[in-house]
Amino acid sequence: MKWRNLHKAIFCATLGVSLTTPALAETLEDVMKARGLTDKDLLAAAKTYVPTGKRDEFIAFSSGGQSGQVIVYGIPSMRLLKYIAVFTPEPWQGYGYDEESKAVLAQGRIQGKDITYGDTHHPAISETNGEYDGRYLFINDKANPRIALIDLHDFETKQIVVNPVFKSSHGGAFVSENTDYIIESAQYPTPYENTYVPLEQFNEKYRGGMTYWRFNREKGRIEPENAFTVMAPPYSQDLSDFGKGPSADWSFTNSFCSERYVGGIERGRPPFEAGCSAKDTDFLHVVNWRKAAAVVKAGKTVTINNHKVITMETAVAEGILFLIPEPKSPHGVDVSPDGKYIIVAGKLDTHTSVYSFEKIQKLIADGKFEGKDPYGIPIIAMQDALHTQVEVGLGPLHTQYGARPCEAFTSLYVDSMVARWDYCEGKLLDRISIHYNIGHLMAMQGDTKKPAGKYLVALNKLAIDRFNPVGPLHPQNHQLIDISGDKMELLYDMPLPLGEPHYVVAIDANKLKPIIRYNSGWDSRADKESPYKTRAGREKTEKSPGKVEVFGTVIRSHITPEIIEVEEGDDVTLHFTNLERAQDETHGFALYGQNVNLSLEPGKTVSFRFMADKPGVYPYYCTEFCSALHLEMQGYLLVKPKGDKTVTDTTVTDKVEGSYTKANYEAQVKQNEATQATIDQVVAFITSRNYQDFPPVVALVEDATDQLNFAKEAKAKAEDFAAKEDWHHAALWATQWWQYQVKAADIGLRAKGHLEQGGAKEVK
Ligand code: K7E
Ligand code: CUA
Repeated sequence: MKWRNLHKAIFCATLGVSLTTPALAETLEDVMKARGLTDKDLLAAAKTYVPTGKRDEFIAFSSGGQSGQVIVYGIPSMRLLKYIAVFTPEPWQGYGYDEESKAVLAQGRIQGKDITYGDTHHPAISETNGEYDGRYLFINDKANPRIALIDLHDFETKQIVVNPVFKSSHGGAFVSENTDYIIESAQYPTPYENTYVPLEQFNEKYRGGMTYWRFNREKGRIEPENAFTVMAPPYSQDLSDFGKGPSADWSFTNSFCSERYVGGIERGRPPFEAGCSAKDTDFLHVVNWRKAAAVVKAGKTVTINNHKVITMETAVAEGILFLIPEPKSPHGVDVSPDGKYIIVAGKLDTHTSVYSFEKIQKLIADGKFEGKDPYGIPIIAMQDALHTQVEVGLGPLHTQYGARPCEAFTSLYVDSMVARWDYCEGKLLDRISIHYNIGHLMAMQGDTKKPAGKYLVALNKLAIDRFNPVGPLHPQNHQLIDISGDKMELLYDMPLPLGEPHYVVAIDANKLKPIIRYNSGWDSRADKESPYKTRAGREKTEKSPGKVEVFGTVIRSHITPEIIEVEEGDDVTLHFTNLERAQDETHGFALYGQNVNLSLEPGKTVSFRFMADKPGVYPYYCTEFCSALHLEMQGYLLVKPKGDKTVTDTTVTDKVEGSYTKANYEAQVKQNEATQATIDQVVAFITSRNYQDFPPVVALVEDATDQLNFAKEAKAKAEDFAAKEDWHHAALWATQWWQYQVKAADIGLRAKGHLEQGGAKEVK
C-alpha cells in the first residue's frame, strides 16, 4: 500500500489536491497499471496538464515552415491555439479570399507574380528595452525574401515587404532592442539587379548583405522607404542577431560559404557541399547598424532597385563592417542576455565559440586586424576576439538562454541532444537526449534580456517512430523539456502537422492583450474603419449598368440581404459587416461556385468581388455554427439571364410558405409574452449587480439591447398587420419578434453566468 500512497502523494501534491479528496471509483493506481505509466510519466503529466478551463503560462509562436503560416500554442500544455495566415491563403480566416486580405497578400508579389506560399523560418516578437512587449510579430520567408508583420492585438497579418535586392534570405527576422529595425540577411548570393549575370562573375557581381527594415511603432508598420542594405561579399550569409545593452548598436551575421564556391556537378565540378566546407573557418559579420543608419541619413548610399545600399567600400571607410573567422560551417549566432557575448555554433565543429563584445570593440578601436578579405574588409583575429570555446557535442546549431546567470542551451543536431552549459566559466553542465536530430531549440523568452527559464522546446527535424504513423510525410516533433531543476527532464512530445517549423519564440501569456471584437465596421487588414461599414437597418444594394454593389450585414441568424438579384455579366461586390458585439460570435459566408469563404468576426467588415458570368441559382450561407438557427442563416444569389425582364412577385413566394391564421398569431404572442417575463428576470438580475465592472458583460448587455430593439421593431410590425387583420404577416412577424427575444435571452443568460462566476456584487 505504500506504493499506492506515494503515487497519490505525488499526484495530489503536483496538482494541489487535498489528500482527503473522496475516493474516485477508479484509482490512480488502476489507471497507471492499465496504461503502463511510470512515476516519471505521472510527474511529467502533472507538470504539463492544464485542467479544463485553465490557461497556459506561456504562448509560443512557431514558424510554420513551408506552410507559410505561424502556429500558436500554449506551454506547458502544448495545446494548439491557432494558425495565423501569413504568406499563404487560409479559408477559415478568410485570408486570401476577402478583398481586404488579398490586398495584403498582393504586397508580397515578386516581380509582378503572385506567390501563394512562404518558407517561414524565424518569428520575432517586438521588443522594448530588449524585452518582449507583446505588440507585434515578424516572420521571414526564406524562399522569396520577404518579411511579414503580424499585429498581436488581433493576431492578423497586416503587411508583407519584399526585399528589393536579395533573391533569398535566411537571417531574419530579428529585432533590435527597441524594434527600430528588423534585420534580414541574404542567403544565396545573387546579383542585386534583377538581371542575368553568368556564374563566372560570381566573385565580382554576386553579392550577399544585410537589410535593415525600419519599423515605425507609432504607425505599426515597416517603412520600406526607410530601409537600407549593407552590401557584403558573396559568402552565403546565414543567421543574424542584434546586440543588446552594451552591444545594442551592433548586429551580427554569420556565413557558411566564405569559400565563394560555386558547384555544378553537371559541369564536372565537386558539389556545393564539398566546396563550401573546404576551409576551416567562415566569417562572422560584425556591423555597426547605428552608424550605418547615420551614413544612410548622410546620403552616402547608392540606389539599386529604388533601395538605398551602402557599398562595401563605404562600409569599410566608415567603420561599419568587420569580419571575424568562425569555426567550420557555422549556423546560429546568438547574443547573450547581458549583451556581452556573441555565441556561434559551427555545425562541423564540436565547440560553441563565445566571442567577447568588449574585446571586439577594443580591437576595432585599436585598429588591430589580422588582415583584409579580398573586398578590403578588415578581419579581426579569432583568437583575439574569443572569450572561450566549449566542447558541447556533435553538430551544435542554435543557442538559447536560461534564467540562471551565464546559463546557455545549445542544440546538437548530430548527437540529437541539448547541452546546458555556462558561457562565462566555459563549462558543460548537463545534456539530454531528444528524438531526433534537433534543429532550433527555444527557452521561454530565451533570446531576450530577461529569459524566463522553466521550459525549453526542442524543435526536432525527424519524428520517425514517435507518433502513430500517418504515411511517408511525418509531422514535426516539438519536445517540451523541464529546465527548472539541475537535471533537464523530458516532459512531452507534440506533433506539429503543418510544415517544418524552424524557430519558435515564447512569451509570458500575461504580456499579450488581444482584443475580443473589432470596433463596428472595421477593416481589420488595413486596421481602419471600412468605407463599406453598414449599420443595422441601413443595408442597401446599389445598381448601375453592369455593376451591383451590396452593403449587407450579418447577425444571429440572418444575412441581410437574403436575396440578391443580379444580371448575367454583372460585376458584383458584396460587403458584409458583422453587427455582433458578443465574444466569439463569428459568422462565415460561403457562396456556391465562386471560391469564397469569408470570416466575419464581431465588428468586422469584409468584401468580396466576382463576375456573375453564368446565369443560375447560387445559395449562400453562414459557415460558423452561430446559433440554434444557424442553418437558417442563408440566402440566394440569383443570376438572371441577360435581358430577363421577369418582375419579382413576392406574393408568390409568400404562398409557398403557406398561410397563417389568427389563432397562430395569438399563440405566438402568448409565447412571446412568457419569453419576455424570463428576459425581464435576467435583466433584473444583471442590473442589480455591478455589471459595469465586467467589460465582457457590458459588451453582452449592449448586444442584448440591440436584439431587444430589433424585437420591438418586429413586434410593432406584427401588431400593425394584426390591426389590418392580415394574420399571415402578423404571425410571421410575431415569430421574428420571438427570434430576437430568444437571442436576447441567450446573450442575457451568458452575461448572468459570467457575473455569477466572476463573483459580481449586488448594488442598490
Ligand atoms: Cu532551420 Cu534557423 Cu532556418 Cu537552423 S534554421 S535548424
Ligand atoms: Cu452565423 Cu451561422
